[in-house]
Amino acid sequence: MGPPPRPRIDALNYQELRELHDLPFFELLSRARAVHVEHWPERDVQLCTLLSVKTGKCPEDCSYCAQSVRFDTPVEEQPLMDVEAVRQEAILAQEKGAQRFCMGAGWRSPKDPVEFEQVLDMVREVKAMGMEACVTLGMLSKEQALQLRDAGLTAYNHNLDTSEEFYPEVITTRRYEDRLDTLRNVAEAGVGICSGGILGLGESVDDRLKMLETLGALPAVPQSIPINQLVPIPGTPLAEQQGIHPFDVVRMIAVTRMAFPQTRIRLSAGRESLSDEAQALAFFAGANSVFYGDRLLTTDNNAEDQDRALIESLGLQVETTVVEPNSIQGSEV
Ligand code: SAM
Ligand code: DTB
Ligand code: SF4
Repeated sequence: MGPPPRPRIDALNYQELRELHDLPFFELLSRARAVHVEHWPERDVQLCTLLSVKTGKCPEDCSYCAQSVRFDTPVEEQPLMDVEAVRQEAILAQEKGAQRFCMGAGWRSPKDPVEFEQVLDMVREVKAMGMEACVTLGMLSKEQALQLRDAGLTAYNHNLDTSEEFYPEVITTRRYEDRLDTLRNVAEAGVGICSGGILGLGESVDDRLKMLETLGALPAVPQSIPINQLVPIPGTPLAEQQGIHPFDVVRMIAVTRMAFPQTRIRLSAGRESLSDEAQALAFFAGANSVFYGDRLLTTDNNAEDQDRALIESLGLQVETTVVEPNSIQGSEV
């Protein structure tokens, strides 16, 4: 194994992010669009399908989550799925056009070695089908990250969710530093980082931008950044939280695109609350991936036929092969 990856020297700091964020809306959008077109095939949208492979009874107290054992939520608990059942779901997703398969488990961290081995098999099966494979299993040791790398994992999803300052308002059963430790383990194992946040938890714009600053200071540039909007879950402390304005979602996507030109930006949970027009702006601003399929982990997602119709009406196209940003392919001089 080589030396651990180093932090970026060109990452934007909070002040620089704030200046971009506060630009007049159209100026921000056109600058983000220019960065996007320079680095990515401009019509491509990657479809990712999510599957909850183990649902509910999670000991953590994340105040947005349907799976926490501490809240009385309308969730159907499910133990770890069989590898074959997961493979069948991945086949269905691929047939429908998904190119990445993301598997989530309601765990604080993978504890049982037999179950972890089962997840490694799921990763191997998905990779064997030629899809990108992503898992989100909670906190990870270095050894577990290495095992996931050896199974061929494309990226590990572990969201920072918000700023370090706001984090204790949302989750008290772990520290921000625990999140960062896992992301360092993932980076050092050579697995791609998928890490982003949730908008609409009651945070300030500063919290959102500080989260981006922290993502930029990680030892490896994230391979993908999911931008979720809170999906309010009945029974959780955030059940009655007001949604945020779609322009704020678009602004966040645009700033993320400018700060991370080569990172895939996923317009993630909460897309159901966005109109077609707002989604179009988000794609324009640099989002180039969505969760596709009728379900997220425990909640509904946009209908598949509506997503296909939207992509077609905008003259966008579903990515069919694994695409890297242009500069990685060497086409940028
Ligand atoms: N238990 C693991 C963990 O927390 O890292 C993995 C599963 S967890 C459900 C994955 C991510 O989904 C969370 O980090 C959070 O960002 C997002 N998420 C969970 N519930 C959400 C909700 N109601 N609305 C938006 N995003 C949510
Ligand atoms: C991410 O950033 N969003 C996904 C995925 N990573 C695992 C999860 C969204 C969950 C939305 C609420 C639910 O369905 O429970
Ligand atoms: Fe558990 Fe993850 Fe939900 Fe937090 S977000 S309660 S760790 S499943």
